[in-house]
Amino acid sequence: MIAMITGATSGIGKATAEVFAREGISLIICGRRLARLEALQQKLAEQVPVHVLPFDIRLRDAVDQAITSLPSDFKKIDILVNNAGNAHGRDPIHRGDPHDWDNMIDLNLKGLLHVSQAIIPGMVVRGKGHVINIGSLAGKEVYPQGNVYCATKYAVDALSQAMRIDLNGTGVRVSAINPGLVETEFSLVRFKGDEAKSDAVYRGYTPLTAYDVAEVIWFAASRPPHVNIADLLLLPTDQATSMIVHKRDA
Ligand code: NDP
Ligand code: 8X3
Repeated sequence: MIAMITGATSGIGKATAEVFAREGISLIICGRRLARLEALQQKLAEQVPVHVLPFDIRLRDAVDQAITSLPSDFKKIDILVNNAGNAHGRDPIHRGDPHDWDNMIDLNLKGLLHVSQAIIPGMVVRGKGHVINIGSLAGKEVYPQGNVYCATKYAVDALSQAMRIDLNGTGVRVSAINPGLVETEFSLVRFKGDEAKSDAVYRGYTPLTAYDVAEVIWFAASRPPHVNIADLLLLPTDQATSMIVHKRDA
């Protein structure tokens, strides 16, 4: 079995690569930070074959070139984990930065489409495959200043449903895994390297870890072929909605 994981340089994608390697799944690990990919490859190569595939998911040509360049023993991808994604900024809609908006739409929405378009046709030809889209609680409910990030995750939710409809009968499964708050580099990216703001997001309660999510992704990936985990929301016990989080030190 071969899995391709986008956004494997940190957070949920990296943890998923580690969990899949533990389970004996060959890996194609993607992201822009080559040094991190190579370090992960070195770590996991004792367990499974690992191919490093660096590209910027926002650039359709770069995605196509990267996937065309795959060696023959990595071309037949069984599991695609569409995980790469980030928020950029958290501002009210009337003060939002259009560069942040472009970034999120190009990454979370168009990037997922670029990779999916390059991989899914092969799955259809082979009559099997599994696409696992990483959505978010932010794709189920909108929260203050979440505007465009939420819109991109609602779009991922819509695309997961659309893929299930269009791929019905092909043998290709489509799962949407939607986490709530997970402590990763996500908020550091969102707040442009401001560690104080980022740390505050995860303080006073117990957020999910990247490994909590990775284990659920593996659960979905390891069901028998006739079972599809279609849509799964996982939250920290301390979180009820995007805005209701039980903070002990608040
Ligand atoms: P991280 O910031 O830790 O990881 C984001 C990953 O996306 C990195 O590996 C990064 O790699 C990759 N990425 C970002 N931009 C690009 C790009 N232009 N081209 C290719 N890869 C890119 O965040 P998380 O692990 O938390 O996020 C993973 C997914 O989980 C995202 O889709 C996010 O929306 C979702 N999610 C996160 C939650 C959270 O609370 N953390 C909750 C719900 C969903 P690199 O920079 O090396 O390119
Ligand atoms: C990431 C979770 O609540 O920071 O999708 O938007 S949140």
